[in-house]
This record gives sequence, structure tokens and C-alpha cells, in this order.
Amino acid sequence: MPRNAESTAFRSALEVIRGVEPRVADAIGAELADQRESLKLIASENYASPATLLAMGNWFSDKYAEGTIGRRFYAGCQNVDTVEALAAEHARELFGASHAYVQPHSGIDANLVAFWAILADRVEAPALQRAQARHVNDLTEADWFALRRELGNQRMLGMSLDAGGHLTHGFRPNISGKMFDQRSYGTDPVTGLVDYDRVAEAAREFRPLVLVAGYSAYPRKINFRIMREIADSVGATFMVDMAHFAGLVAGKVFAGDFDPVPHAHIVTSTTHKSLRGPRGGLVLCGPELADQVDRGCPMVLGGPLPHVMAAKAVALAEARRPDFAGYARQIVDNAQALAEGLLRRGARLVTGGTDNHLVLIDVTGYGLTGRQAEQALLDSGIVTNRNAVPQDPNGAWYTSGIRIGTPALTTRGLGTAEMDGTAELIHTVLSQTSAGVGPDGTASKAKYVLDPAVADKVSRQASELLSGFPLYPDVELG
Ligand code: DSN
Repeated sequence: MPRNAESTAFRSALEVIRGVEPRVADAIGAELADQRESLKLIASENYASPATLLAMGNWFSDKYAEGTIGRRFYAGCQNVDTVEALAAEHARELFGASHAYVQPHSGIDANLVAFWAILADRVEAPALQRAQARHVNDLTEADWFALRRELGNQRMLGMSLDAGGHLTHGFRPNISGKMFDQRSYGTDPVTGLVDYDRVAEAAREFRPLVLVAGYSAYPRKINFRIMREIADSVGATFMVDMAHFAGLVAGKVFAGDFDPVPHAHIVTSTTHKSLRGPRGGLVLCGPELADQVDRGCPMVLGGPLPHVMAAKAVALAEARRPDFAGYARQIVDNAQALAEGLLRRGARLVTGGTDNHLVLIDVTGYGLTGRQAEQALLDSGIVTNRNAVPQDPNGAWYTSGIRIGTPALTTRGLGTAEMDGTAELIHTVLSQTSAGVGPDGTASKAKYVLDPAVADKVSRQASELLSGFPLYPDVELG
């Protein structure tokens, strides 16, 4: 029977849960087993530390704490104040920001908090001033109507979805696309890179209130100094969504012109991707926007999640340790080694490589759609996600790309030596999969043919590769 603290903690927790609803305990155990067995290459996922996970399973979950530190709408929030202040302090110190708001429950919440802060700061809206000065019940229908009219139709310029931008940057399926009139900048059709001259041209033509930089599928760095100059040239507020690469900023791999914090007016992030914390979000800004950002609850958010803020404090403390910089560097080294391994085997990569944590394979080079490739890889024990490529001929559902990322495997301890083997497994599956046909005999974008013997062999090889890098080696559930 294992006696270490981590095993004891998780085993005891499962025993308690099993006493009430055994199926939940079983599902939690099964999730750990699945995570241990699969080659996890989803660029936005990671493995939080046991301390971070354990910080979420406690009495903070029971507490309401609307408001901000020291100014709550509920009594008895002194312990929530402690963890929120710690999380904010670690965030400020880690990223060199003057203000940190750690209440957002997710990345979209963080972005909405930022958008409203920018609107409140920038838009001449007497109705907004009235709304903020008075109790909500005192506002008349005319006030609300004026507020909607004054705040609506503001302009946002952000990266296009197929170039790697994010839905929350003003796209129609997301509420940000209803709040803002959005225009996108894409990438150069030949190099696949952001063309700053084109961004500047679009900014001059469109005159956005907000210029957004940030991505979930662009495999390169962005020069935030240049983007800020573009924003300044048209009087826009410059916002960076660093959800994907926050860990690389924390680890100082993205420094100077590539560190968003000194250049942006406001920075948002998730905490669970390359930053390796709990599922959640945060906002960083200077003193000018701090007051508006702190109104995130109740403007956008419900009551904060104090148990998650406790976990954010733990994870951010971990990211401030010297070894986090080595982790961040290794993420990028691994992504580059993976890209090189794929290129050597003939894969087609968007932008021809990477300088961050992700690689985007254009699987039309293998005669597949993203959907076919994603499923064939999954059959073979390799977990990825399909993603659009620039000017994607297959649209956002079937797509032509597979996005892979290295934060999770790097946490597990895999290094550049293992990335060549990983590239070989991916290439084997993709090169041995072919497009299937639909019931009417025409080419299908979803069906595929992969010999199960190949899938089994790759699954076994993936397990062998992972066996040298146990996940949560100190946790034995028995
Ligand atoms: N869903 C996240 C990702 O996978 O990149 C972004 O929101």
C-alpha cells in the first residue's frame, strides 16, 4: 500500500466519493487511467500538479464572495481574500503586471471582462456613466436603450479564425461577435506569417476601438511591440489574449517584443493550458483599466470560484519557481523537434514549422480531411484535434488540419529525443490512412480506412513510448 502523501490524498478522496456515488469515483479513476495511457497532443491541455488539483477539492467551493478583495457583498470572506490576494500577487509578480484580476472562470469570461472594461473606458457613453453611478433598479428603460445604442457597434480588429484566431475575438458564433463589428487580419498566403504591414493597413481603413492579438492555432510568435505601434497609430486599445502561450511568457521564452505584458493595454489568459494551472482565466492590466476590470463580477461573472482561485495561487507559485523556465523552454524545443521530425517524413506544416508550443499539420498532403485524420490518430492512441488551416477548403467542421502541441507531453518528461518517435507514429498513421467513400460512392470527408493492425501497432508503440514517463508517478490509486 503506497504511503506517500499524494497517493493517500487521492485514494482517500475517492474512497469518500465512492461511499456516495461509486460511479463518479470510477469515472475519476478511469480518467486518470485514460490520461496515463494516451499520447496527449492537444495543444491546449496539460497536467496540473497534485497540489493544484487538491487545492480545488475543499470548503472554498462552498463560499460566495462576490465583490473584490476587502469589498465583498457577503460576510465571512477573509479566507477567500487571502487566496485571491495570493493568486493576484503571484500573477503580478510572475508576469510583471501592475494589476491582476484572477476571478474569471474561463478564457471567454476573461475576454468579456476585458471587452467591457475597454468599452467602459473608451466609449463616450453617458448612459454607461449613469448605469455605473446608480443602483441597477433605478435605471429606466430609456437608460437601458441608450446604453445599448451607445455601446453597440464598436469595432474590433483581430486575427481571422482560419489563420488561428479565436472565436471570442469578435466572431459571430460568440457573443463578442454580437458586441463588436469585427474585421479580421489573416496571414500571408505564401509564408503563412502575420504580415504587419497588412495589419497596419487594415487598422487604418477600419479604425478599430480594439486591436486584438492572440491565437489558438498560429504556430509562430507575434511581435507585440509592432502591434502596439499599430494600435497607437489609430488610437485603438491593444489587447492580447495569451491563453495558449501564457506558460511561455511566464517562463520568459517569449521575452522583449514577444512578451505581451509591457506592450498591451490589457492581457487576458486562461490558467490551464501551457501555464499548467487549474481550469480558469485571469486578466492583467495597468492602473488605468484596473477599476473597470475589477467590476468583472457582477458585470460578466457570477460569484467567484474561491477553490479555483486557491488552485490558481498554487499553480502560479509553481510557475514562479526557477524550474518553470526550463519547462517552458522544453515545450518549445519539443515542438520544434516534433515539427522537424514531421517535415523530414514529408508532412506539410502551416508556416513550415513552429516557434511556440504547437504545430499545425496540413493533412491534405496525406489526402485526408482533419476529421478523418483526427479519428484515425485517436484509433491509434494519439489524442489531437482537427483545426482549420488558412483558407481552409474543407471549412471549420471537417477542416484540413491537425493541431498538435507539446505542453502536456513535456510535463510528463518527454524530451526532444522522444519527439522523433512521436513524429514517426503520427506519420505512420496519417500515411496509412485513406479517405473512405460515402453510401452514394462519392468521396467522404468523414469516413476513412485504416488497417486495425496498424492502429493497434501504433497504440502499442505509443504506450511503450509513454511507459518511460509515468504520469503522476507518486499517485497510486490501487
Ligand atoms: N478550446 C481552446 C483550444 O483548444 O484552443 C481554446 O478556447
